[in-house]
Amino acid sequence: MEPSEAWGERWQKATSPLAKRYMEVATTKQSLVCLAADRNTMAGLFRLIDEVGEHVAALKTHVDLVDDWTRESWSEFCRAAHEANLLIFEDRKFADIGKISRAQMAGIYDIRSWSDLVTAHLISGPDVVDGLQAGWSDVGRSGGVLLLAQMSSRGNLLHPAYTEEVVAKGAAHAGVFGFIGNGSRPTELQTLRTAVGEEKMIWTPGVNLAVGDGEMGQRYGDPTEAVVAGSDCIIVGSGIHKADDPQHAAAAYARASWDGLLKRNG
Ligand code: S5P
Repeated sequence: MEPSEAWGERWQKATSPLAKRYMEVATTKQSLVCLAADRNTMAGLFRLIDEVGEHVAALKTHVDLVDDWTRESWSEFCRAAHEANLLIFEDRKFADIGKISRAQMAGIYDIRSWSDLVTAHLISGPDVVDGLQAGWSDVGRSGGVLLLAQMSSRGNLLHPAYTEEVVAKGAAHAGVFGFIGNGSRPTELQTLRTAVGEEKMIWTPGVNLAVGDGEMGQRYGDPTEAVVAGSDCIIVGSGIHKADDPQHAAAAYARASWDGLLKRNG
């Protein structure tokens, strides 16, 4: 199937080359899954890519939770991700003023040099996006920002009026790749999709084949329902990396997400 056929309006309206690249990879792999690779050893991370790379379309990292991180092992890991045809998404949740966010793209982890996407809160105002974009420009690269418009954790403070402002500001900004939405609540997600329109992506954590409450306030909804409600990518962590058979689990999430896309457009 061609990406234009699978994605319909989202493909036609997308202006970001990164979004097109993601949709192409997702179509090839028949998977709208972003793996949240929340393991704390480099060996565990490498094993994960080996096991599930073919079933996922993007890789989300938390670079600062790895115990035995080294610059060399991380470069090697990013190389493995590229070989598996994965966009690399550092979930740093930047939130500071523009110039500090720019500086935080450098530092020991040098996120600007290997990330294609990063997350940010818009709480400090829109300059955070320009700061992050300047960070990529500083090393001659480009990337996209995913703004947190909703969250999956219970009791979060991203209320509807806040979401609306994030979407209004983000939708108009070329540096914004899309939004993080709450995958655990399809009706909230539908509202978000209506506000966002067709051009930008919505990626959603808070999905698990075992629907219900997760650890420490996490909430989970059904992956297929999230996609039908307007999610373009389901972000799955423990559902895959804590499964007895991660490869089998990743294939099941891929199937659930792809079914959702076919249903949405069918
Ligand atoms: O609202 C959010 C936003 C994010 S990016 N809720 C989340 O859970 N996340 C991230 O998604 C979180 O940092 C974690 O890496 C992943 C969810 O992991 P899981 O194990 O609960 O599937």
